[in-house]
Amino acid sequence: MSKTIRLTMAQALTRFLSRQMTEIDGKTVPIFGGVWAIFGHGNVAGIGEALYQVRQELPTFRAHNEQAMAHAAIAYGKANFRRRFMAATSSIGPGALNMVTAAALAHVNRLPVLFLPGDVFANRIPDPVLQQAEDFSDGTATVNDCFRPVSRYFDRITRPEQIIPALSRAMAVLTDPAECGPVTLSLCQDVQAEAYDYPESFFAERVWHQRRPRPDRGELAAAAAALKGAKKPLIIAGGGVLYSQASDELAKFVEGAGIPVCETQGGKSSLPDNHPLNMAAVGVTGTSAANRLAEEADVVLAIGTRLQDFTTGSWALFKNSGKTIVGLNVQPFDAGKHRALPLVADAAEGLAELGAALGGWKAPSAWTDNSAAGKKAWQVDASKVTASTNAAFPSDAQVIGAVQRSMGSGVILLNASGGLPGELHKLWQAGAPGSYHGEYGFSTMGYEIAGGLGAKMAKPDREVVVMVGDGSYLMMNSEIATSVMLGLKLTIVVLDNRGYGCINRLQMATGGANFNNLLKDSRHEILPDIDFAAHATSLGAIAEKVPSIAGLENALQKAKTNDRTTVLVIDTDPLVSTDAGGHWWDVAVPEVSARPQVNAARKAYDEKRQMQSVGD
Ligand SMILES: Cc1ncc(C[n+]2csc(CCOP(=O)(O)OP(=O)(O)O)c2C)c(N)n1
Ligand SMILES: [Mg+2]
Repeated sequence: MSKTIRLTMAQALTRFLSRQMTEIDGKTVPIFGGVWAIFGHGNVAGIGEALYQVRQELPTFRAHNEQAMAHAAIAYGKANFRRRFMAATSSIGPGALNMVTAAALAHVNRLPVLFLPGDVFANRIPDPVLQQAEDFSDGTATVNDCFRPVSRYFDRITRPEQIIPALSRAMAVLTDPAECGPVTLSLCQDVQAEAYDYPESFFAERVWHQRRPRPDRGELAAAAAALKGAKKPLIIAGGGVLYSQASDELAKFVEGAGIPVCETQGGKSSLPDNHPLNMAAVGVTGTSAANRLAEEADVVLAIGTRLQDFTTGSWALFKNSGKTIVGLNVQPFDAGKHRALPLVADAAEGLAELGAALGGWKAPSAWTDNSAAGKKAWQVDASKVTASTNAAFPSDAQVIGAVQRSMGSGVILLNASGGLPGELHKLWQAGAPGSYHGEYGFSTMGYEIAGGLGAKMAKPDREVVVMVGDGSYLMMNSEIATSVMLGLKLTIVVLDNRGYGCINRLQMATGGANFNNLLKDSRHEILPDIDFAAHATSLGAIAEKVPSIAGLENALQKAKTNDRTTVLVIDTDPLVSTDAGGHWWDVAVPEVSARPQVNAARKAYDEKRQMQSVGD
């Protein structure tokens, strides 16, 4: 018999988590950066007591909203390129369900996070316990079943020894580059407190390393043959390039073969914006430099991307009907999308072997030179829209210009929803890998501030600049107080256009009346005039409303020396967005309507849909 130790299930869980390590830059560090927790009756006595036991090795952080703390945990994993991650624990019922949206965010973005929601009593004696929902037809269903479709691995722990295989499976998913995503271990609250004689070997320190699968020989040969036949090759770099930390390999590959690169939201900063072959953003929020190449490309090497509709312009962007897509992806589900030739591998390994297999082959120089000309033209357009202005209500692009001029490309620029992701994807000039942190897989309003906090925890030496709209700020701002409490400084720029500006523009573009988006167009007795600076001040931040673009630039300079989270608010124009670049995407317009504007929009929509390739 191996030696055992008598612990509660929760004590075994936290002890196990505290012993999981990884290696970063040659140093062994805990793989869990900590646990976010809001306690309630479903976790305070069990997990709460167990977290206290390990508070030195596995720090616990208190937040104000479960969804927000989960956002922080997820952003931590993203900013660490998935090498380190966090857990988030909640009480049962509302606390648990508050994390479901965040679980979906992590699921869509393929980001590692461990959810530990409390659950009902496994022994069912107190049923229905406080906050328990009762299913009339299924005694095993609890609200935590809502995590199932948004978790890569879900388990409900109804006996203390079940935590042993469950944690092994959790670690397998969290550390696997192909499977990576949220894991939910739903912890019945009585079982958290039950003791068991756990084998001591279960708690041995373990060091995890990033797996880097190499390509299959046949797939590699087919991919190399496709590229060698290309006249107009193009690379799409997705988030997988960053998670593989393959930027150097990508630069080497494209410099060798002369292939231009464009970036998805998730892949932005794969190459620095000023790399001559980086055409920057592609797709619906793409640059003209990238999109004109995408329209003509005959071989598209899609690396580490999900090829979602903002990248493909709802499959209307790639107009070359004879094109071949090569899907270099660690996950076969993505590698073979849209009839791509799959090249299942880690991005860095795949690029290295593909580069060798090309044996010095280069793209036709006319194509490479043409890309450089397109980039120059785009830069002229971009500098016009981001230039300074005296306008009382500047555009988002002009605010972006001010932030870029003041903060440079070395910060971590974080955003998620509203009009900003599109403008930033096009216009932000990213620096080193990871200097652009966009959550556009799920584009969750409310990610920004909490996500900024997680990114700052991952990279405490970097300035984290959060750009957020008034709508998203109002949806979730509570972790400003947490950032102040933890001494983790964020610089937050709030663009107040008095409503849901981007959805209002989308409504207008689909023929709709201005309705229920901007505050002025929404049912009201009193038109709100929200003092965001006063609000942020009340949470402990240093805050200021700035009167102009020049005022913003001054305030950003001052903010650099502030010792705590700083919130700068600027009024902006809700109706303006950048015309240059971009591409159509599929937003279904009503087929019949009493509004002639809708009918006209439907006609235009039907025409645009002709561009979509079906079955591609
Ligand atoms: C949680 C959530 N609810 C709704 C949406 C749909 N949505 C996307 S952007 C947006 C408006 C965002 O408003 P704001 O933050 O002020 O940015 P703006 O559009 O004005 O730039 C809405 C409602 C979303 N992405 N996330
Ligand atoms: Mg707004």
